[in-house]
Amino acid sequence: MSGENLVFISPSDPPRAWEAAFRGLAPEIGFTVSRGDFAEGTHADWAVVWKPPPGALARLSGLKCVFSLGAGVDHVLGDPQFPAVPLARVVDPYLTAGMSEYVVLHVLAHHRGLFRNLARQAEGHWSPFAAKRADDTRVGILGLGEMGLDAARKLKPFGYQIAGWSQTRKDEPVVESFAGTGELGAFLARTDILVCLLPLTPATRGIINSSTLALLPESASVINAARGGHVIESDLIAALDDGHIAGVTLDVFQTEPLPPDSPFWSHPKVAITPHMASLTDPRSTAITMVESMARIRAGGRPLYEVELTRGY
Ligand code: OXD
Repeated sequence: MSGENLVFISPSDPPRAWEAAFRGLAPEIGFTVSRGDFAEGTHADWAVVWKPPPGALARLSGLKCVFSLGAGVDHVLGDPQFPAVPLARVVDPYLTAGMSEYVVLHVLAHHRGLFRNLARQAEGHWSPFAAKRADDTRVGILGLGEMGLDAARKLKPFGYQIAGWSQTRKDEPVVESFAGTGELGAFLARTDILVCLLPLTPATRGIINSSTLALLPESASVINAARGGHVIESDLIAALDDGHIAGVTLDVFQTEPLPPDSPFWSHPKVAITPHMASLTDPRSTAITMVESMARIRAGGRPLYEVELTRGY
């Protein structure tokens, strides 16, 4: 393994923290921070990436695996020149826990009218909001992978009625499982607070649109902590403006950073966070990546390998 090197490309993850994590675990692997502007044939054994420039990975030679710095891999698979090497995504207890914290925080905020209350406070209005009972409140989670299931389990103690929608049915006691396009309508019709945690794939792009929003009950709320591409933004604004949707939390957007002229910034029913629902922890995630490298050297596959045709 001596002489191996790793290239790290990310416009947003802290390179020094990642370098320190790899130096501590695998000091023999060279660590290079790059913008991805490689000369053709640059040697790299490993690439650890978030939004690498299209075509950058294809210029590397000797690549054994690409590691996404996030749970999602759409930022890599959008590259038409993605090389024929294994791709691994992040599955990590701290990333999962961070997402569940965010989901619990915002489900509670919508259920208890927090954003409405803060707006009344800003106007100097004393205007109590009577929240429904939690056990009369139906939360629906789009995407029942690692994160969706963890969020469901952490929401359950509050008493919510929890359902989830996924491609295949899940056998999990805390959620009522809906599966496949045939059951999407029934899932939406019983959902007061919709949480999107889906991977972004051709099948899920634009899944939150005027037709699906119309299937939610009157005054439903929407929380998107997955990808901006899941939402047709103009449809969401229209559903907020006509009063069908009562409130929204958005962590992700079609264009990031969110452009200054986006109507979301100043919309009274929208809470915005800057793609920070959950951040990948270098110390714990590097352990999994180093373990995957050992498996590949031994002729195996990386942990949490992405099925390229499925996109997650
Ligand atoms: C992720 C993300 O994919 O941070 O993990 O968006």
